[in-house]
Amino acid sequence: MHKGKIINEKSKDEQLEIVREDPEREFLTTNQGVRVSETDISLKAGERGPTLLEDFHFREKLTHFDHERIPERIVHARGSGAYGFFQVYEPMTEYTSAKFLQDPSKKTPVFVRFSTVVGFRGSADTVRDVRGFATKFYTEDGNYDLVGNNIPVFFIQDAIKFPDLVHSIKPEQDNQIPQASAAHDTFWDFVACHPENAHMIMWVLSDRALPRSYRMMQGFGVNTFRFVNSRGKGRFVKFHWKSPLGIHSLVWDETQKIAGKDPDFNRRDLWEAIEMGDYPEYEFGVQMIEEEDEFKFDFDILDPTKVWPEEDVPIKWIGKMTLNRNPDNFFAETEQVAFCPANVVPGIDFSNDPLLQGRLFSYLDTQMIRLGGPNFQEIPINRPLVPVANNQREGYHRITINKGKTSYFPNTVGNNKPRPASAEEGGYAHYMEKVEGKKIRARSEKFKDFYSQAKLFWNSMSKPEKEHIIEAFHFEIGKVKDKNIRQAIVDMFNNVDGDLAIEIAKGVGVSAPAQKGGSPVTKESPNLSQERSEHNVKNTIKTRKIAIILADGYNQKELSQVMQALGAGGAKAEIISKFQGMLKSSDGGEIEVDKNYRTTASVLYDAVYIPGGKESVETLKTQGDAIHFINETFRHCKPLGATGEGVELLKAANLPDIKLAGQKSADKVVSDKGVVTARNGGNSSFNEAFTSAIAQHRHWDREKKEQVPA
Ligand code: HDE
Repeated sequence: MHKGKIINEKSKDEQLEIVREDPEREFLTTNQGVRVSETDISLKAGERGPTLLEDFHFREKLTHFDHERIPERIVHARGSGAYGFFQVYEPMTEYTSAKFLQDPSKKTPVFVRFSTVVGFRGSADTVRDVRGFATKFYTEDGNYDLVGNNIPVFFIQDAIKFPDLVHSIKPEQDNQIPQASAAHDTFWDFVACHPENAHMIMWVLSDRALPRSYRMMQGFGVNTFRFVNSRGKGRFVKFHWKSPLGIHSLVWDETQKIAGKDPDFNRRDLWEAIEMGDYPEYEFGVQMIEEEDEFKFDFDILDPTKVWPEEDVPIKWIGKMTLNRNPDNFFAETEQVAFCPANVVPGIDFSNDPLLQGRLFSYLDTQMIRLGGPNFQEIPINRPLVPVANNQREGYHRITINKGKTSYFPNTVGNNKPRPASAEEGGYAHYMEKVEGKKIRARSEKFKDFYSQAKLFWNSMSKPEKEHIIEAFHFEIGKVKDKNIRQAIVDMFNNVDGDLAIEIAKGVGVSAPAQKGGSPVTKESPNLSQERSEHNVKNTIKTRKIAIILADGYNQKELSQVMQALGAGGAKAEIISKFQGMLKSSDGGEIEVDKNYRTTASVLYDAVYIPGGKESVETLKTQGDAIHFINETFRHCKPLGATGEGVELLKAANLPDIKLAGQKSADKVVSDKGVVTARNGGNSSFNEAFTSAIAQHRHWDREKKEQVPA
């Protein structure tokens, strides 16, 4: 048992307190603590003379600066972190002895890092990519890391292929182009050479790869792990996260524009939500398979390119994580945090999933170089809350001051301490799995079924989701210069679905498959679709961002009624106008503008509202930027609301195939494909219709949206 430490939410904070800088500090000092009297002018031999080597402050300042960069993560280089806590709903004693999964009253501190995979550290947030979702639980048994993604499967089946995969998707070798994108020859060459990618590619080309927010996506442990209870009984498990805000995505055109307008879009969103007290939450779930059922499925449960369909293996939701604090210093915490799937605690063990087996080696290895040696666990963010005691010594940046003479075990000089703990004393005991077989480089037969689950995924998509996947193929494969690779991709996906292959071929200038093929799977699994998933949520506008476009002479009453309704639902409204400053309403009221057309754009919002006010709307009609705001919002299928004369602005934007509220029946609220209008604005029925349109997130039924410029 670990002694002498109180585990509570505060203790991670207290631990960090030792190294946290005093915000009240007054004087500049050197790293030796010597107060500095001058930091802008170097020591010189005379006013116009050379700088002197003895200026220790100059040399220390420059030397430190010269070494500020550490190698970025080879993958998942760009990330954002947050602190929080985890609580289990009920004791999981039957399934696992992990202590943090026993007591519902206990809060286990966590640090989470969300990331993109491919882009460099300074790349944009909204690229098409998998998102990393890594959680470090500072438990009373030591640190447990769940290093997952927002997509439940992976590209490859064996970790030995990881360097090839990553080399192919990173910028190309000769010119280091393109940044943070899969849309280039080497990646699709890799895909065409490895049909095991088929399932993952379907996910990566779906809306899942364009999350609206880190707060609105699912998380998956991907690999198969084991729960082991105190009697030593094991079960295969897969881990899941889901958000009460649902699963929501951006559209492709938006993501590309946001990459320029606000490359920090997802990072900012996470940071601001936590600053505003809208703490992101995620429920934690497990799928469990009994050991004796290992071979009952038509897929191999150790194959990381396969999901366990929820129809066959339901998820048990067992706890909740809340993220409630932003880091103080990005580098010290988010950059230096080191996750590793091998960091497990008693009650959680591994499976023989060949991808996981390789991961167990790779993370520690990469961190040795990234964080400069074997002592990175001593960096405050990485330290467990429980005491560490072993015979590891020295190395770069050793912080612990070990005492005594011994650094070996067993010993008599130091009373044989520290010594191994028995299982009863909390010692980690590996699950006793029977393993026998030849030493062989091979994979089991079921691993070779590359297409059934890719087809299951395709079958499960809603119509708009299917269209998005086809458009994504057109973009990705359209960017491939080598026609042979383009053709190979069409032919490869003909093994998944013949119609899909024909649709891909149409957009990328190569032939449709000679013979229409496809996997025979007809089943669907609706939870694979984010639109159809029961884990999605479309009944809340909480934390959605609404743009309100105004000019002088707006209708104050309408504006405040709608703003009140949005605020009551937890949405965040921002006032946008041509210039920042104060705007005057038609009856002499005033409101401050949050953003001007130069500092923001429609793609940064979830919906747009235009209040009435004759003078305001007449001005907006002359502003191309206001019309563009509406067109783009429409094209991206986002909700639009207008009241009073505001409806005239929508008219001026020429939205095709949309019914707007007419002059005659002033009290009527017209809601058509997410466009909500009322001539008598701001009343409760408008507010209700508009908020429920926002809660829907997107309105894909705008059939003629392609006619609108964006
Ligand atoms: Fe990783 N992965 N990975 N990975 N991974 C890393 O570790 C690796 C895989 C994941 O926010 C690296 O410290 C191999 C699957 C996340 O710091 C590296 C294989 C999943 C993060 C590494 C995989 C992940 C990483 C790079 C076998 C989802 C970021 C820097 C094919 C379950 C964690 C580092 C953070 C980071 C290796 C596959 C998730 C190189 C060999 C599958 C979220 O060690």
